[in-house]
Amino acid sequence: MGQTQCYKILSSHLVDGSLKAGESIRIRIDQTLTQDATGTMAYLEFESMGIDRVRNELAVSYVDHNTVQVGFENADDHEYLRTVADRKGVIYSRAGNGICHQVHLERFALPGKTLLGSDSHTPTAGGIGEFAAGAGGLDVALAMAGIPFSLIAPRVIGIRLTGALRPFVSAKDIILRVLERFGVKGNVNSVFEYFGDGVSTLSVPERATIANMGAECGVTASLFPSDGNTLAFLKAQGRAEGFVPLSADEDAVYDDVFELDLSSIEPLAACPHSPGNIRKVSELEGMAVNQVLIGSCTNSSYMDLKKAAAILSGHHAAPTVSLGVAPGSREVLMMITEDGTLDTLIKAGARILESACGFCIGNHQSPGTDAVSLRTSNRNFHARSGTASADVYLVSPETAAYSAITGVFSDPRESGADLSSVRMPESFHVDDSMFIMPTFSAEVKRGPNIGEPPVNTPLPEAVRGHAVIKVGEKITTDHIMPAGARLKYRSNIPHYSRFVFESVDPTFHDRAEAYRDKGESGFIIAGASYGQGSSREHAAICPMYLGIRAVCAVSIERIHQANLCNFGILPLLFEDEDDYASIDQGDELELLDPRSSTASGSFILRDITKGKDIPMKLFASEDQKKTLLAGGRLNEVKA
Ligand code: MIC
Ligand code: SF4
Repeated sequence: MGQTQCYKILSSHLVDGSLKAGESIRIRIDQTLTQDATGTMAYLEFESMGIDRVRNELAVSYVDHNTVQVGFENADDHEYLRTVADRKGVIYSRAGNGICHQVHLERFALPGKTLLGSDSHTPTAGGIGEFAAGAGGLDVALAMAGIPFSLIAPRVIGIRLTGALRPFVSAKDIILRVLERFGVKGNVNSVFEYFGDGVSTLSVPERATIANMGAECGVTASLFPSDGNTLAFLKAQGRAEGFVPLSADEDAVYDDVFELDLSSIEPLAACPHSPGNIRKVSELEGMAVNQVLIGSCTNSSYMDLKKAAAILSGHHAAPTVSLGVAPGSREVLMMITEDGTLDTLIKAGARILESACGFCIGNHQSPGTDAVSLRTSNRNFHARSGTASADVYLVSPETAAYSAITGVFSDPRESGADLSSVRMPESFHVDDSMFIMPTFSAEVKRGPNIGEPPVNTPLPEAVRGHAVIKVGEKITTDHIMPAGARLKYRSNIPHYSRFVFESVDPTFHDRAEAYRDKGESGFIIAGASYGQGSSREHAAICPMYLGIRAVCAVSIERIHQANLCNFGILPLLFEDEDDYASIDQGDELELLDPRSSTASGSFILRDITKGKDIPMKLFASEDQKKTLLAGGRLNEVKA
């Protein structure tokens, strides 16, 4: 039986375990990436392991998230990251060089390799045929230490692309169509593998857009074949030597196949407040728009900006619309500067934003009260923009650009623009001067906001306390640990933990702290798909710091589940989903025999308030059970 592309890469990197969907495996990680918002903690963790230098093939530290620098904290973090990278053998990508996923695709991603990144959109590199997954900072720190990465061998869902996109329909619309089909929950431990005739109609940056937002479906990775277009992209980046052809065998068997005729897709939008809430742009036409933002790791490539500029050319943003453009990388910025695209954008009234995450993570450009914001980014979770009353719609650069001109939601097929001259360049403007190569000599500098990563205690004999909070379904890690204005506290856990669940229940922190200080173990009760979205391990570390010992949920997303285990919080699932309804916030709860239950995987959660015993199952691999008993991965590594 033929192999999928995914299993070809996994088998060439397999360290142990059997390559069967659902089994625990460990794979060798070739490349790692970190970004500054998760990176400080990852390098603090790496340092605490006492290892002198990174042991994987390539490690890159990007600075792209916290570049706003209000106060000293961000700049101090950058300096820590620069010096620790130099010391430990990591390439440092300076602020201004661009968004990690865009830059990694341009300069380092390679077909057939494995990449682990402390950011949930690391799968972007799947557009070039790399097996790329997001993880918590600690897992990436372990990969830098040369320790194999544990994962569940995924189900491989084949997505057969046929036909070609019609004009003004773009890669973003393809992934929005995929999101419409698969939704944002229920795809844990799966990989999307694209194949079929339609693949050859898509360039690497377009494939990367699609792979990027597979993260919104919750899949571990997304993969495209490595073919002639991959070679052309690598050549244009001056990296042709890294090319290897790669695809699934003709007779590869997928766990499921989704047939997608590209010519049947029309412009789509993800409506508030979920990337899975898809509607046709034609159904939204006429709705007033206040803000249009083009950029983010999903749609900030040279071609994306060229297409947007072709539509904007000769026009001006409507007076009611604030138009912002953030080129994904310095390379993109230099290219649009040289070929006049930047001039077109400026003439159209665009506010040129830094090549960084910026608006996407609510760092700036928060929309006004009740505003409608059209963005080419990948997440429109409630309040992520920084404005709780705003409605954020995720669209293609084409839809964004045309709507900026008209001032209302508009279908780009009606723009009458000419996109025929927009072509992939034969060579990109390569300039690696914003990468700093390690010299192993710097003195590591730590600003006053940078603290030690906290460690948990081993799992105690008794776990008793209260349901500190009960939340509904699809709680994202943005709900658990806000970014935006709070982002600068990522290196200071005691302070950052003041904001746990801020947008859901601002009283959570005080309650959790009071229970913790009485010596109790806290419980979080949650519905389906708890921990969607970002890889931020702070969504586990900060609750841990506040005494949380168990999350009892209907289901938990992959990266967050791993982060919980890494920091000694028990991820427990209801055996009978209906039991979720019976627990109320404030109930007194106890886990019977937590240590032996961890070993067996079956728990009884006693709701003392209700006088009810609730069967729960531990959502953890055999390795993770050991981690949970030890009270987290750092305890294990240091032991
Ligand atoms: C995001 O898009 O939510 C982020 C910010 O890039 C996060 C990482 C973080 O929280 O630092 C992610 O996607 O993992
Ligand atoms: Fe940055 Fe947004 Fe991409 Fe996250 S999703 S890496 S915040 S651009």
